This record gives sequence, C-alpha cells and structure tokens, in this order.
Amino acid sequence: MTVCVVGLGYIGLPTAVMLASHGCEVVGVDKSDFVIENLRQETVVIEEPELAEITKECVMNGSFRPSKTPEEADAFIIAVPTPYHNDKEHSCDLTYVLQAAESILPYIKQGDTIILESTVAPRSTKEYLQPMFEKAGFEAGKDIYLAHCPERVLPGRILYELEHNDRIIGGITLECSKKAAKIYETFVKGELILTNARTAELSKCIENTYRDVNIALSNELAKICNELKIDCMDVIRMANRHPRVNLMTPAPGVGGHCLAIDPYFICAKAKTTSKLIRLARDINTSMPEYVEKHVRKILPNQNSKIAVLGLAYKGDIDDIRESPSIKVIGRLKKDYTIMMYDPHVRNQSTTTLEEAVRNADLILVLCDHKEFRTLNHKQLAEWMKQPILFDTKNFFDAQEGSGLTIINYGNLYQYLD
Ligand code: SAJ
Repeated sequence: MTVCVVGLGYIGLPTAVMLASHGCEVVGVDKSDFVIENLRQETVVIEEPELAEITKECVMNGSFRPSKTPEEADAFIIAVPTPYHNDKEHSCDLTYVLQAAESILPYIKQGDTIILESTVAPRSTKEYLQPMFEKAGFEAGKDIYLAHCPERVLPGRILYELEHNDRIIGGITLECSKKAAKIYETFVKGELILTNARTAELSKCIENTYRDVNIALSNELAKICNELKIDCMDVIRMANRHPRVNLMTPAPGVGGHCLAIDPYFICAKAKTTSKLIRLARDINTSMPEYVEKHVRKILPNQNSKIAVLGLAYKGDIDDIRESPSIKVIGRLKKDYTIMMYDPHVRNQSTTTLEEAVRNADLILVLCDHKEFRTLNHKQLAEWMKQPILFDTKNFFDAQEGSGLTIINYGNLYQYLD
C-alpha cells in the first residue's frame, strides 16, 4: 500500500514512519524546507523516544521518502496543526487543513482513501472537506473514502501509544470507515472502533476537554487551599485514596497544542451550552497570573534575579507550544532579571544551570523534567544569593540540611503570611 502523509510534525512524522516500518511505501510531505532537508539527512528535530532511530532506518531503507510535494498514493493522511482563530470565541482555524486538502487534490484518483487526523471542531469533515472533494468530482463513499481518525497519542509516548491505543475511525459513510480502518490495521494493536465523522470529531475534543476540566478543578482547589491555609497536596493525596476519586496535579497552567485549544472548538460550536468547559479554560489560563502574583510576594524587590527551570509545556519533552512557562516569564520579565534553563529546550535565551542559578534570589520551577529531580539542592543553595525555590509543579522533595527552602502550592500560604 502507498500512503502520502501531509504534515510531518509531532503526529505526522511518527505516523508516517510507523506505516513505513509496517510494510507501506510512504511519502511524507511538509512545506518547510528545514523539515524536509533535515529528514533527507536522516535528522529528526522533534524530541520523542525512539523516533530518530526508526525514522533514520525508514529513510535509509527507502520505505519513507520526505518530499515538498504530494504524490499519487492509495491513501492520504492529513496531520497538520489546527490552531484557533484569534477571535473572542477561539473557533477552530481550518486554514492548514484546507490547504493540505487542496494540495493533494491533483493527485487523488478513484478508490483512494483520505483521512483527516488533525483535531477539528465537530462537523468540520462533512461541512468543509467533503464539499471540497465533491466539487472536484469525487463523491465520498463512492469515488473516494473520506474519514476523520483523530490522533490520541501522548507526547513522550507517541510511538508506543500509536501502536497500542484504540483508534476511532469516523467515516463519512460506513464504507469510508471500513476503508480507513484498513490503513490502521497495518500497525494498530488496539481496537479499531468504527463510527461516523462527527462523533469521532467530538469524541476527540471531549477527551482533551475532560482532562482540562479535571485539571481546572485541581487548580481551583490549590487556590482554595491557599486561602484556607490547608496543604492542597495533602488534600489531593487523601482524596485520591477514595477508590473513585482521581484528582489531577495543580500547575502553573495548561499548555500544549491540545488541552489548551481543543475545548474552545466545542465552546465555539455550542456557545450558550458549554459553560463548564469555558469556565475550566478560564481557570487554567488564570494560573500564570496566579504564579506571577505569588512570585511578586516572595520577591518584592523588582530588581531581583529569578532562575527559571523549564520552558517546555510539560516534563521530558521539547515542545513549548502554549507553554505556561513562557506565559509566566512574559509577565515577570519587565520587572525582574530572568535567566532560563531547560535541558530539553535550547535556544539563544537559555543558559547553563549554573549560569541561571548563580546569584539568583529565587529558583522558579515551571516544568517537571526528570533531570530536575536529581539536582543537588545544597549546590543550588550555595550558588544562590537567597536560597528559595518555588516549585509550581509540586514535585521537588526537600533534601535535608541543604539550606534550600522549597515552596510549592501545598505550603505557599505558610511563606506569605
Ligand atoms: N497537566 C497538569 N496537571 C496534570 C496533568 C497535566 O497541569 O495533572 C498539564 C501539563 O503540565 C501540560 C498540560 O496539562 O501543560 C497537557 O499535558 P498532558 O500530558 O495532559 O497532555 P498532552 O497535551 O501532552 O496530550 C494530550 C493527551 N490527551 C489526553 O490524555 C486526554 C493525548 O492523549 C492527546 O493525543 C494529545 O493531548 C493530543 O494531541 O490531542
């Protein structure tokens, strides 16, 4: 089977090489020269376990070919970003999806399967993609097979989850679902669940919304505990001993290209009904300001130096999209000297750990990379002017005798009395 994958980002590339390593002949298309040139030289710029190795192997054995332009194939997979519109509603912006669909139109022939993997607002496949192909003379379910099969893999575990998660296959017709399932049969060990496109679209959006709403509950609990002078991390630990309770961990906000975006797609489509979802978004987007407010209390002198640990939107990855860390830094940088350290995200603005921490008045932890867990607190305290660490991810354990004071959401109130 020949497959053309359009979009070689965090989802498209792993999907393309997964197909290529399971017997398909894959051409991977991206409009970025940087992405294509790197891939041709067998270099992967995305940090994800095993991705570099498997990509290199597929490029070398010819099963995966990076290209700037699409080619004829039995199946086409669209995996491009779907940001939100910069309007009040944050509705789903289909620009990249429609451009990708347009780019494959000249290569489509009778009998081809076309799959949209990008997360989209409910009804988008039927209302936007189907008419585009029908205008070109291809009736979905008869001439071509069109389906929405949302990706559901967790960054940091992408290759494992691609293979083992169940997969929702939402065809425009049942025949479309069956044809799309054939593609995923090549590598998915989980169950392939056939449904229609609109159910698949909303299922995907609500999965991320479910997580976002639950995180909002914990973020709100952190604020409540702070007000009532109760350790919120203890409360979460206790409540989670109930067999049917599983509270999430409060944090400096919700980042990434998924949880921070997809809930808006539902809100924009069901404006008056989606009240809880909207409120959860507001609570989560308020967290960077909450962190800022407390940093200002801990460090009233605005000329102080802050060492920020972690720029990525979550631990052990290099992705900074919608990162709460970037938002917190944005709020503090005009009044404080900010130095940044991130072992996964390296750019012109980051420094070494020692450069960041030396003479700092505060270490502000905004991301839970595993490298941070093994830091020597005594060494950090010796480098600092004032040995205080504010752990907004609540994952540092105090090291006895280190001299480093650790503040987290659990004990924040004790230090600000
Ligand atoms: N976070 C918290 N508290 C927690 C857990 C997470 O504040 O207890 C924060 C993280 O720090 C991060 C954000 O939430 O900023 C999102 O991280 P995540 O690990 O929850 O999820 P993503 O965005 O990396 O991946 C999600 C996954 N969705 C679900 O688990 C329902 C993944 O399976 C999806 O494929 C992915 O979105 C996607 O692409 O849609």
